[in-house]
Amino acid sequence: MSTTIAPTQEETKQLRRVSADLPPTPPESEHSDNEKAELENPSPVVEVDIALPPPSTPPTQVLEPDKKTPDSWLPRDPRLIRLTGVHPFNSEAPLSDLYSEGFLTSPELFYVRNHGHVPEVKDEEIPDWEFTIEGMVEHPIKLTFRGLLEQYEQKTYPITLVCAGNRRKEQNVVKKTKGFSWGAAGVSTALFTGVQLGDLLRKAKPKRGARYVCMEGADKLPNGYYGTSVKLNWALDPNRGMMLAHRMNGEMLRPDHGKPLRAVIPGQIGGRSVKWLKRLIITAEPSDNWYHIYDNRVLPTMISPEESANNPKWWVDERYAIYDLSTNSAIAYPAHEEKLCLADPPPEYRAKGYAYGGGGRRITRVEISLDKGKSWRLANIDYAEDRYREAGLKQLCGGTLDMEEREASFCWCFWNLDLAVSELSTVDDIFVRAMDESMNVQPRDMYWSVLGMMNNPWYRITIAHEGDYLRFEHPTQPALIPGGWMERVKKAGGNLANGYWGEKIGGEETSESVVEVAREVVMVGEGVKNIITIDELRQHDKEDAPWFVVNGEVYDGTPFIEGHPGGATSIFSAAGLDSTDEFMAIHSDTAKSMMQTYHIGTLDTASLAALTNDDASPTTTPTETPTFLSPRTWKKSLLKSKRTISSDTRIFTFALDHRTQTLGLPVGQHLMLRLRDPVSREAIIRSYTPISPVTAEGHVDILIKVYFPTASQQQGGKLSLALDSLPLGHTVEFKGPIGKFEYLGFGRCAVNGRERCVGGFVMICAGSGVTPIYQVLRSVLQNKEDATGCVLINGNRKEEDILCKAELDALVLGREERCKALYTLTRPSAAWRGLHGRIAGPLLTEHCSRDAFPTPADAEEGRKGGTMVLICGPAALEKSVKKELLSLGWAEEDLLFF
Ligand SMILES: Nc1nc2c(c(=O)[nH]1)N[C@H]1C(S)=C(S)[C@@H](COP(=O)(O)O)O[C@H]1N2
Ligand SMILES: [Mo]
Repeated sequence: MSTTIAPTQEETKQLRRVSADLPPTPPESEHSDNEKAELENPSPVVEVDIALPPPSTPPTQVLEPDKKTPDSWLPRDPRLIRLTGVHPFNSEAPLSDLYSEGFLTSPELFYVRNHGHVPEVKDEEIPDWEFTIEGMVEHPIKLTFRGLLEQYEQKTYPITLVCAGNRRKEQNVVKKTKGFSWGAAGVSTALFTGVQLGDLLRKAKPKRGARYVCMEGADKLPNGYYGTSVKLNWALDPNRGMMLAHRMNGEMLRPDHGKPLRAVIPGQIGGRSVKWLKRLIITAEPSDNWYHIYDNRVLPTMISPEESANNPKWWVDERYAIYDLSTNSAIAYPAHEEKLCLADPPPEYRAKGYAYGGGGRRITRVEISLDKGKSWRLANIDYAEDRYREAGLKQLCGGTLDMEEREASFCWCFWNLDLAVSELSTVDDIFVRAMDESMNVQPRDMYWSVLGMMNNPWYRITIAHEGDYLRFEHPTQPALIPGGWMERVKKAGGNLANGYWGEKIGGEETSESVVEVAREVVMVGEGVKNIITIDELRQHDKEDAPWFVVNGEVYDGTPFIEGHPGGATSIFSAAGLDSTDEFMAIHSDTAKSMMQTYHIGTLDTASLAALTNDDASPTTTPTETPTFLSPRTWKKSLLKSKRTISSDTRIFTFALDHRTQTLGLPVGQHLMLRLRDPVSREAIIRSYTPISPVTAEGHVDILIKVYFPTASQQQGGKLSLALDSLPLGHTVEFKGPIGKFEYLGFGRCAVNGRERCVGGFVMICAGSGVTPIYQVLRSVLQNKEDATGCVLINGNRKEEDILCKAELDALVLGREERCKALYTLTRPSAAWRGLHGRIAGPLLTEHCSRDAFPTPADAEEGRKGGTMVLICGPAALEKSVKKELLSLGWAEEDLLFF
């Protein structure tokens, strides 16, 4: 390739300054004729034909999806496939495009792995970009970008970066990991120019006992700046090739790749190559950065997501941290869904792909099998990296290329092999595997682990024989893109983990695929044919006539404001918006079928796209506001701690935006919690009432009962299980408040905005239904001046099932004249002193009299009176309690179901 590198004016100036200090280029070739003959591509010219970067066109357009994210200033290449929704930006090129770029990848197609937003650094700020070398050093250094260019020798080397998650989609198809789905293009190569890390460290003089180099970027994330570490002795070893780079393929680093300065750690997983580098800290211990601990590890295969979340010891064990890459390879051609016509075919088909080793170990063979691994044949290997070695001492991209003495192989190689088409038309698959110089060969079987990293089993593509054509299928497609033989085999009931790619092994029964047929509830009105535009919808975003969208259909909530069991506020907060996720998550089939009545039309396609895109910006920046919750937007919150209360209950503590912020939840109301499945991106939403007081500052505590899978409920509780496997420091989202009831104090209540005064409450709850009850009870009892009376009836199975018993007892202690707390158990132990049996007729008759507190009739004008019953528990309990109370003479309006 013959592209010239065109540096900017500023760069040219820097380049001249730098090259002035460089030694002259030596004679062109120092290779003997013999050596030259061994070159894989013997060339008639003396100059070695090194691969120069492919043509590059820097993107100039900010892409539509990015416009609503913190990266809205950053143009990107539309060919990149987004792997994690819209933001942060994680992406890979289509595999064929990546391969076609050749040995070097253009910066716009180079894979991107960003944990958060991209720090914006303007060109004019670059010379003054500061970074430090600190910690256990004799001479701490603070250096500017300009200083780095002027005072240090610049080198240029080709280096391949690979994300540890490369090929993770295959793991996710076998069994979901906690990571998003990379295809096989989470790997790219560039010429990096910069300073050897060892040169800088030697200037700073590490002290005795120093063993690690910690690195920190400028991207501030939920758990601090991105950071990690490598061993100090590696960093000092020139053979390891670690560098601080500022150029990629001769041009300034692009923002996604660390502009203006990044670490490049060759031979190791991409996660160690910190971008937007600000600090190097020399330490005696590995990095304690959150991202060093909870990312880039291969935990033992038997550690489940839940176990890994409940037991932090798995994460801090350095043995499971990944440094060197593992041996890996993939097939680029045949491409996925490529077809080969057998009518008058060429005699041979050239299969092609890439391979790489870890830790600078060279790939010494690549093997192809057409018979499921019974026999193998050798593929040709092209190590373009070698031509840089052979080029001798050379000026390249503003740095010196001097790889002659470097033995390590830090780049991918390409392989190819001609296969007879006559043979291809008789076989079912093509496999590739690579081996490195330490004879590390790719395994046949996958090593599944909780983060799904370092996936490297034999790469297999299948061949479908379809009449005159052969059709090839790759194992998977990246992100949520369907396709690939793995999904197909799994759907057909094959067990992908059977050591035989899910195919039947001699006579084995295929397991019946259990497909749950979900009953679809009809939510559209018959004959409703209106097409509604986004503008019309947005005109109805107010309280007088709220319209909202579910599954692309528009509903008018006006007639339902009064009677909505979830309260009027939740309708108002959905007005003018798409609330599909929330609606579907928290409504019963009965509620869904009622929607027919309120259906007024269908949103047109363009409007729907615009609307759902609206919702696609999941990032909220922390606010300075005194309260946290927002009724119309999801707000991010970080999991700070988790306490295990019993085998199936936990208290999760989430951080609010700042230390003195309160949640902003009225007493008696609830919030919605949203978690995304990392693989399917499916939103899981449930509503909860926190157990921390609504006045708590800086945090919110939520008690959650984990529903583990059982024989009858094989799925278990989706949200509770997902939350239980969330490591500390991960985020969830909250939205709210929702609910129709609010306790205002001194017996004053608001029900759907209408105020009433009560003399007391009867509070009936069971299991985790205690949480909203507890919130109200605490508000009543903790106010000494509030004379409102309470009777609490709390039903459970066993004594240890009573949630928050200690807290409830402490609350009631000394306030017995205002509150009577009754507990009833269906399976009490012999020592149990409380009530026995379910919350049913006899118990309610005895303890739930309408005369417990003065009735409105007894009350004097303007004084409070009357009793209200607050009920929260499983649906069956709520139903039976309602029936009993009505038959005991209670009025429907005195009963409130949370
Ligand atoms: N500061 C910072 N550095 C970072 C990351 C990041 O999110 N922030 N991601 C890491 C990971 S996991 C990988 S694989 C590489 C990806 O580099 P690239 O985006 O230039 O391909 O950057 C690493 N360095
Ligand atoms: Mo990565």
